[in-house]
Amino acid sequence: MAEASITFHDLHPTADDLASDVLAGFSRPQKSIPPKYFYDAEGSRLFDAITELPEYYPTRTEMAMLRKYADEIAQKAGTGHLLVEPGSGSCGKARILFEGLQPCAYIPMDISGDHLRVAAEAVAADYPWLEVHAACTDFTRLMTLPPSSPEGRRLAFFPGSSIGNFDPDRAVGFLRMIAEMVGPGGQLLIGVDLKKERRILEAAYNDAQGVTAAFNLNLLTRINRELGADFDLAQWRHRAFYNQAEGRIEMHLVSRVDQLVRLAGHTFAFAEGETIHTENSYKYSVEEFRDVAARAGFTTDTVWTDDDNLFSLHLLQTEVTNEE
Ligand code: AVI
Repeated sequence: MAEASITFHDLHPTADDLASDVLAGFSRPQKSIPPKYFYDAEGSRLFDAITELPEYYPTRTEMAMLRKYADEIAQKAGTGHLLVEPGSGSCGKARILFEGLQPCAYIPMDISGDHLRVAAEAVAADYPWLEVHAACTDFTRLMTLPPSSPEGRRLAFFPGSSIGNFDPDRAVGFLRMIAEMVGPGGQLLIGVDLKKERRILEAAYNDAQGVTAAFNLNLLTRINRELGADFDLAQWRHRAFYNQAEGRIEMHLVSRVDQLVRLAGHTFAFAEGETIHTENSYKYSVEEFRDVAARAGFTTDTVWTDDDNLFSLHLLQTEVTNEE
């Protein structure tokens, strides 16, 4: 039996600076906090709980599509690639593809080194035939592959509609980085949440159990703990709505009263009803996303959607150049 093969590479992601990001966000007319700060230990636990909620359809719909179309994806994409997954988390979705795609190596990338190591070791143990080269990096800034990665055609995998958390122009910029990383003739399989009825979209971000509200409010708990701020959580509430003109779900924290908050030597005044904008989650029609992909240099090979038209999977490729 083949030996599990794994290498771990710390590509030294630049540490996030919560204090300067929050101070910058609070100095704008619409106060905001970057959504990357949702994911401390408690936030990551709450996000996992969100993915299991009856109202939050994206995760289970995408998983079902990956299972249903795994063979077809392999037929279209081919086999034997270097499979690169930026933001791999627990690698659960990539596992669905391994048997069909038979990658020559799997390169999970994540900023959270501990989580990455555990997830990558579990993959290596469960798929002893697969070379795993884990890369601890901030893939939004740097998409360099570990030096030991084998040569080969590259297929990037970016599921979960995480692309929706970028503004469209930034999404194009991020996809360009992927296009450059996979190179000419390289491919990308990406999951994208579709535009749909407001009722379904808004329910997904306003679940009955209040898990999404807890996820949103946890940002304030984190800022209290890490920056010594004095947010009184009882004076804030969660709000999420679909902004149709922008084609996005917006999440906000709403101040219930006029109040002052002290944070890192500064005092911020919040009026009753004033909000802190915490996240955008853009939704795309198939055609709109095809356009975003084209702006980044990708052509669309195949698009799969589920029977209820909730979610889409796009297989994209970059042009093959004939350099002499
Ligand atoms: C991670 N991302 C794709 C999720 C989304 O749906 O935009 C984050 C999330 N926020 C609230 N619920 C889920």
